[in-house]
Amino acid sequence: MSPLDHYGLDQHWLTEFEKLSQKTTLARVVRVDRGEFDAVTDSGIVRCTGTGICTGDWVTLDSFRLAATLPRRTAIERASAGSTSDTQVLGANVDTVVVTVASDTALDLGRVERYITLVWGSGAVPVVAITKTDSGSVAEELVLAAAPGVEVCTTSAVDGSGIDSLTAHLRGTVALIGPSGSGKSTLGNALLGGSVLETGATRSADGKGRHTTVRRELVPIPSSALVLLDTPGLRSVGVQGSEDAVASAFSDVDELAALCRFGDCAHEHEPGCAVLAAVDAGELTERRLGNYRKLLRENAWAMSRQDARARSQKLREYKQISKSLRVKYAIDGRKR
Ligand SMILES: Nc1nc2c(ncn2[C@@H]2O[C@H](COP(=O)(O)OP(=O)(O)OP(=O)(O)O)[C@@H](O)[C@H]2O)c(=O)[nH]1
Ligand SMILES: [Mg+2]
Ligand SMILES: [Zn+2]
Repeated sequence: MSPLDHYGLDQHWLTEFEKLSQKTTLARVVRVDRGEFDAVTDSGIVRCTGTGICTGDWVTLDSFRLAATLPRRTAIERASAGSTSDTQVLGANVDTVVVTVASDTALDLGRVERYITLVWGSGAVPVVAITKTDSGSVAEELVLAAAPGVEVCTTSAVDGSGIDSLTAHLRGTVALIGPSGSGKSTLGNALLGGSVLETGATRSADGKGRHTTVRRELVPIPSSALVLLDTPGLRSVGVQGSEDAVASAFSDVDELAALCRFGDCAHEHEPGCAVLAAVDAGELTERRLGNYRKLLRENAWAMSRQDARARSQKLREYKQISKSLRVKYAIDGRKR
């Protein structure tokens, strides 16, 4: 068996690889550093050079140099903080994303919704793991209402409860995402069946983590054919994937919206609005509706930033062309 088989190799990647030059080596990126990366190949893990890749990418190598990146099947992308429209890829070719929600800190439903939107936008399937159930509890019914259509598992890495039922919902490459201190690496170790990933105590004052995990790394789970991608805790999660991702994360609101009298109902104060009627009836919380609107606005803003960037790029190209034309005409003019 090739080491690649433990890192999620399937027919899809073999077919993609066959389309490319046969003089290269197929590999999967297991960890990225500045300008260099570790990749697993048929003959084990090798150190390579190259940029523009992300942990989880399938690539081809030419004597330890990046030759090509195979088209990503999924990509977890967050809008980076600040005024640029840059995005950061948190993981490539991930199939399942476990969103960790800690029982020992205050429940932040808005954050859960934000993470789930991010995951739907990536093309992967989200699963929520409520962690540390041995040392606290969260209102599971609130989490369920904030995550319609998403599997929610309660787990404890300390007493081992829920780990098997969580495993049953995982497939392929599994990324762990959530705030620092929410128990991602500890849960990862429980899935791995050993202390492989570094974990760290949270601050006693507020239960926040200390950003123990500092890099994204792929680790195979030998017993289950799953590949784990542990990630550093995120301080902020900007969404910008697509309206579709928001619609998936808020499928309940989306279904209600289809019942509004007006097709373009903004659910503000229109007559016959099914969304507002659900709020009045106590079936949908103001909070959830508010966050739905916020994520849609954020998404629209990010898209307009992207458009603006595309426009200024076009403008730069145009200026470049007209400049070289001016030079050409000046030269031609002199010739005349
Ligand atoms: N009681 C209890 N403590 C847990 C459990 N899971 C994690 N912890 C503790 O929570 C703290 C943070 O766990 P980590 O796994 O390091 O958290 P993380 O999400 O990986 O944090 P970052 O790497 O900083 O993003 C550690 O002290 C763990 O021992 C659990 O199921 N029960
Ligand atoms: Mg960690
Ligand atoms: Zn409406």
